Amino acid sequence: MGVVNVTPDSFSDGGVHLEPSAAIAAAGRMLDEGAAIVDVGGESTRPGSAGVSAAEELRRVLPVLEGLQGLRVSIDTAKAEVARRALELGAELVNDVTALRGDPQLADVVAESGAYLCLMHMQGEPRTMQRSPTYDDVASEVAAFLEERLRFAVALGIAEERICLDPGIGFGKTVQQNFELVRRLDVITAIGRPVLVGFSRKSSLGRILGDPAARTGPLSASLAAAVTAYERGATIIRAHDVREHVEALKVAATVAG
Ligand code: HH2
Repeated sequence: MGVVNVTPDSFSDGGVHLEPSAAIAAAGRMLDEGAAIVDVGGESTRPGSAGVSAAEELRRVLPVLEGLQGLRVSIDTAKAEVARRALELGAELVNDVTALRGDPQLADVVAESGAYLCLMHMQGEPRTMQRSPTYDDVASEVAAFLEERLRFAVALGIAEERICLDPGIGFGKTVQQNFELVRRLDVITAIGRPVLVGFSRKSSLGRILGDPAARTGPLSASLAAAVTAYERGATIIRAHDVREHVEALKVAATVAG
């Protein structure tokens, strides 16, 4: 899954794809490089961010979605109105970092459209989530949360076979908890749905490499995180640098046989 943030303030590519033409070109390039789908988002969820209105999110993403019609697109939003418009323009997957806890209308929009849905774990909310993440056992608590959200989504009419689950790397977790979630990914794959992991460029990667104040991580570290997640059962990798991830994962898949 290639990442196309149409935002001024995303943690690693803020402002890069703010012009619709730049975002459309980047998405097309990612698909050419081997991405199965591109994830278009108009709101940063980086630690500390406050969120934007539906009108502003639509203003950012609609021209990009229009330019990508006919291609495989995911919409990274927690807002029903943004999801509805994106699905009308051909998006196939709704990537909701709130796991249907943000907008009470979103489940209906997904159910009625028959779209795919990604449910992600987050402790707290972006503005404050990194202040003091607390768990007794991060892997089993994240898994229990995802299982509960899966049941919730299915009860609201979303087909189980259309749902994937995501431990939410960096969303209310310490550096060590992010790595533990990849190490113990089997606890999440045991739920029985495809698992998405998004470790690309995240600050925990830069932090274990020696910079305690890192805001991003390098490509080399992103690739290692992607391969190790793949080896532990992740089936969707969300990444900014698609060509390099496709190449690394091709090697890992060949080794795995
Ligand atoms: N990470 C980010 C945003 N959306 N969605 C899922 N399912 N999983 C993730 O790990 C995930 C996500 C944050 O990364 P990015 O989009 O690059 O940054 P920002 O939120 O600052 O726009």
